[in-house]
Amino acid sequence: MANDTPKNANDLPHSPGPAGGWGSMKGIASIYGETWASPGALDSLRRLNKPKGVMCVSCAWPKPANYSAFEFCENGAKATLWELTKDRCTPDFFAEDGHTVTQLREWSDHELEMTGRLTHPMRYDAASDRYVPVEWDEAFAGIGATLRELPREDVVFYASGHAGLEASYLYALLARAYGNNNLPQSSNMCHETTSVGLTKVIGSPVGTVTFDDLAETDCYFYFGQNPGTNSPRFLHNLKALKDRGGKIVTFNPVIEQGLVSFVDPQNPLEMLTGEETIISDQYHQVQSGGDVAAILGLCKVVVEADDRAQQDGAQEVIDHAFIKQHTTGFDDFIACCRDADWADIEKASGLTESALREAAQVYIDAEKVIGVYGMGFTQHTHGALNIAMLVNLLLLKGNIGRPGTGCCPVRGHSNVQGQRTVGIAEKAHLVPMDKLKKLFDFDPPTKDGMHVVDAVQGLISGKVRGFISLGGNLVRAVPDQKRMEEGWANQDLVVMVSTKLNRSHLYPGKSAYILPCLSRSEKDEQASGNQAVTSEDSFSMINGSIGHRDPSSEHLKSELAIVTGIAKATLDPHPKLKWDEWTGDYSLVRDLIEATYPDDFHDFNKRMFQPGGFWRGNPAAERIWKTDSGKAVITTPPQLTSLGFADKPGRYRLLTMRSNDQFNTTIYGYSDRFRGIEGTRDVVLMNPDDIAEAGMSDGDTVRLVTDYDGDDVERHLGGLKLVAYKLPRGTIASYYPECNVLVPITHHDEISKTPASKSVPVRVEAD
Ligand SMILES: Nc1nc2c(c(=O)[nH]1)N[C@H]1C(S)=C(S)[C@@H](COP(=O)(O)OP(=O)(O)OC[C@H]3O[C@@H](n4cnc5c(=O)[nH]c(N)nc54)[C@H](O)[C@@H]3O)O[C@H]1N2
Ligand SMILES: Nc1nc2c(c(=O)[nH]1)N[C@H]1C(S)=C(S)[C@@H](COP(=O)(O)OP(=O)(O)OC[C@H]3O[C@@H](n4cnc5c(=O)[nH]c(N)nc54)[C@H](O)[C@@H]3O)O[C@H]1N2
Ligand SMILES: [Mo]
Repeated sequence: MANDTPKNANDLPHSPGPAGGWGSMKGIASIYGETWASPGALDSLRRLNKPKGVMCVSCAWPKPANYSAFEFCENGAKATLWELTKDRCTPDFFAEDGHTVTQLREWSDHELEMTGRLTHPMRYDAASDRYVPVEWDEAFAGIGATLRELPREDVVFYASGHAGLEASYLYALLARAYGNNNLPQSSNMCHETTSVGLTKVIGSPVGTVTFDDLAETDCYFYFGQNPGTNSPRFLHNLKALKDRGGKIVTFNPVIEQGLVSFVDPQNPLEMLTGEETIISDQYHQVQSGGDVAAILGLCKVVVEADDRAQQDGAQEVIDHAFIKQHTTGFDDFIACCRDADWADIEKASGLTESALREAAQVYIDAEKVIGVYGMGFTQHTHGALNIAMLVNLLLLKGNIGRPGTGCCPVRGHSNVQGQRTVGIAEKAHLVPMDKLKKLFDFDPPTKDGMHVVDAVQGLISGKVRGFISLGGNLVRAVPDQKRMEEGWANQDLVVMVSTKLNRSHLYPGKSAYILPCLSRSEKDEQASGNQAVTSEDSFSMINGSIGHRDPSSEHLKSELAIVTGIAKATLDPHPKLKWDEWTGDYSLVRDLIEATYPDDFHDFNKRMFQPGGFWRGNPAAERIWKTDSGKAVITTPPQLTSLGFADKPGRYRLLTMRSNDQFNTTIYGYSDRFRGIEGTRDVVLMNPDDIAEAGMSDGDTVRLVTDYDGDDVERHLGGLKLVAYKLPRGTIASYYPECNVLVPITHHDEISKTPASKSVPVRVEAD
């Protein structure tokens, strides 16, 4: 249970060795070997995340201004090498025996992507059930003709967070000029909870910290994010904090290696001696969905300590001057903390009072605290409340908007945050429509568009008839995958802008196109020369990126050129929509972004190569709260017993997890070395006492059956091997995306609709 903190890698049940170290080097080498990365790939790695280099295509972790020789991590290298493979998925591949679309559905996600980079635009031919090559002009004309016929509101423009700000801005413009705000994005399944939840309480849809805060802080409270796998460069900052004597307190149902210990692969001495840094001072295995209760417990201790200090005339613990000047809701919340019952907190969090007291003491003693979180926080029915509770904790001691403090949501795709910034948003009020009207002389639609959840429901019901996808693999990434496949295949038009073959290509509608694009490390030659693109990271820093490699195929187009190609074929000519001019020179698009968002993007073209990027700014970081009340909101939670998950005998909380050997639906391989699971992803991790109580044994083959009160749909996944694992009782774990067949589409965060993929109600049955 709580707080038997693993002291190093060898304390774990499976002794994986520390994060980083030689294991990470081997991880890179295995991909390098497996993908037969093309010549010069190592040169590409050296350019990653440096000024005038290539911004990594993996996660959104920021790039430091004073970079080191190798400014990439194991997973950034893997993602880069994966794109630079020598293998090609050509028209010949689709023509081969056994490669009809129906037959390809039998392939695994790993096998599909291992076919290599897509080389030609392809069109689905229903008669042969195959993709066949098509000329670009013909593809655009076919897409445009169908889009013109379809009712405007029945078409969706989805974006996964890869494409740069320039292509993304024009993509949003295309949707609006077409006539809808149906611009859902991968963040709808990810940090939408942050966009909505954090805005509600501090008036900012994004985190408030920068590298300067990381360098100054003395403590992290770390919830539901797995840096060893998902943002490995963060490990260097965590280690730096430990080297200067700071503290890290972690809450996570799974003991994640990166939060236990780390050997810096860029430090030769550490590599040779294997000297590891212990990351978490305390590791609390909260049960899945138990963070609201855990944080309530922490706040209760802080309030008690402050009461005591006041009685004794000692120095206050809570920053009352800050609370008075900057917040609302304090009195109700501390009343709630005082009333909260430890028995309820223990039950709902799965942690003991003494463990929470120990954690709270670290918070009380620390002068500057940063709260970090990821999907373990956002993907719950009460995800926004998780965030509000963390903000409560931070606000009690003025830990937002002061150097070395703040709220640090760790974002996913490399430009997921930036795409939202420049207009890929289904909510009309988030976009300066008046500016668009002025700049482009048309009336942008004012009605809200579809969120990913709305789009999936629209696909299942038959309302959605056309789908454009700028990156991503939505069929595989969303809940209710089985029903989604059927809906997807009923559409009039599916257009996928992709680098690799994936499952979403294999359920073509009446017409379907795969449009292959350049990856970020490849040269993007247009009329005015090789083009740079920009992206925004988790700290709201904007960076330019220049591709330097020859494209994987001469037939590839840039994402921007594909967007403008579709736009020209779909929309009537309009003097203000200068698609060709913009394609010829992306700096003109940056001028448009600047004109639309002048505060954030002034001097965009001049500042884009500033080392470390330029900061877009964030009022909340300066204690300017853009909330309804103009203050930061302290939120009083409802009764703990009424939170989200209805426990029942035999019902478990399934958390869907990522391995170190995948990037979302891209499966690099079958080695989850940090968790000691090799050779398969078809597993369920379960507490040994739960296994015994269920009358099962380690190694049994089981199936998971969704046990959801919200509808009667049958959902199950079989053929899974039970693995006894150190998890809190009642919480089980298995892999995303395989488990998406089990997640009901209506099982999502109450206010942001982010699918609650970290607490899916399931039963475990013998298979
Ligand atoms: N290599 C690699 N890098 C990636 C990705 C990838 O797939 N592979 N994906 C990218 C994307 S799009 C994203 S969004 C990020 C995702 O990065 P993360 O936010 O780290 O996402 P996950 O790995 O899904 O889960 C995070 C952690 O939450 C924990 N957790 C689950 N439930 C709970 C809970 O109820 N409470 C608490 N406190 N913890 C919980 C899990 O055990 C896990 O350690 O990473 C990005 N980077
Ligand atoms: N159960 C469960 N479901 C989840 C999650 C979970 O934790 N659990 N996590 C959710 C999260 S956080 C996210 S972000 C979503 C991810 O959902 P998506 O963003 O839709 O999926 P990805 O797997 O990132 O997309 C992979 C595909 O993108 C294409 N691609 C790769 N690079 C590029 C590029 O540079 N340009 C273009 N145009 N295409 C490219 C390739 O063809 C590749 O096959 O999944 C969500 N679904
Ligand atoms: Mo994500």
